[in-house]
Amino acid sequence: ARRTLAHDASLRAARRAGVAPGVPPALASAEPAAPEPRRTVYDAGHRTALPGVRVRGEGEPPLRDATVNRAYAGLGATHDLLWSVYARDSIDAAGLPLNATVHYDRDYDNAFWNGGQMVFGDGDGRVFLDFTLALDVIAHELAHGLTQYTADLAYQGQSGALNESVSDVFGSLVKQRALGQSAEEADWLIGAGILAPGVSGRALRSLKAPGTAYDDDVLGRDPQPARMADYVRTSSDNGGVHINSGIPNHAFYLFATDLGGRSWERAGQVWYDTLAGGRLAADADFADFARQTVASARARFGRGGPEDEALVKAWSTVGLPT
Ligand code: ASN
Ligand code: ZN
Repeated sequence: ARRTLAHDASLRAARRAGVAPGVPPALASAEPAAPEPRRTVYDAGHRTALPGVRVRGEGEPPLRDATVNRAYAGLGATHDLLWSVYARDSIDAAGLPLNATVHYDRDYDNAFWNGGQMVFGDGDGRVFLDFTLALDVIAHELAHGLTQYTADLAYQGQSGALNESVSDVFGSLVKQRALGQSAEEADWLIGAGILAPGVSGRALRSLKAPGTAYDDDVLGRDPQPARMADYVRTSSDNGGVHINSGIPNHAFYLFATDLGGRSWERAGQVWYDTLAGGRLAADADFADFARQTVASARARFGRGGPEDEALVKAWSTVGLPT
């Protein structure tokens, strides 16, 4: 039976309030207040010492520096997805403070999670722009923290590509939800808006069409495969973690667009349940992950329902029979 989204939301609310689903609101105890994020943004001043100078804490007004404000808002949007949709309070499920440093180094063409905080470069202005310009990039980095506190997928080979893919999926979901976009309306790009004007490309990666995000003299051509037949065997990039992530990325895209509507609700819930459910090994390969997502979909939505069917079909399309 297809569950409505409203039904799911009321189940979650009931669980949070500690009452049986279906108990009328008047008899139920008041829902606890939503936990606030605990954000701090630091400025590295174009040096590499972390965290740098504290420039904006939780509840403090915006600065004149738009980079600081984008990082602050991006942490908020990610915290809000985790709490409002998956009932998780921050990346550790225990209200962990979220720290980010901006203006890291000079001409720094990347952003990263260092195990304890997010770090964003301003880009060199020729290939990349300020990495905080893309909400999905901010959420991608924070999702590395979510993975660290859950399945802790090893950053090498297929488990590493899953680690990368999970960050792209939640990065895209944060963006889609912030923009109020359905699966059919979303661009399914990661990092649209951070390629410098002269670069020939749309974004860093595409979940919809892996391998087509850019084709540029300096950057080269997007190397991502969309299916197992095109899996890239390489020793660079920790065994191609940013390359082969195209395969699980595309499976998620196929699943979410087959279901349609708000991707963070049913499709995102299945990915969240798989990541945080305690059954996914740190060295999981693509086939392990695919099977676990199907088990998660069946546990939450039932066997043989639209979620189960769409998911099995999506994995099969990318060459991973479950
Ligand atoms: N921006 C990259 C990422 O988050 C940094 C890295 O290679 N780890 O995946
Ligand atoms: Zn990453």
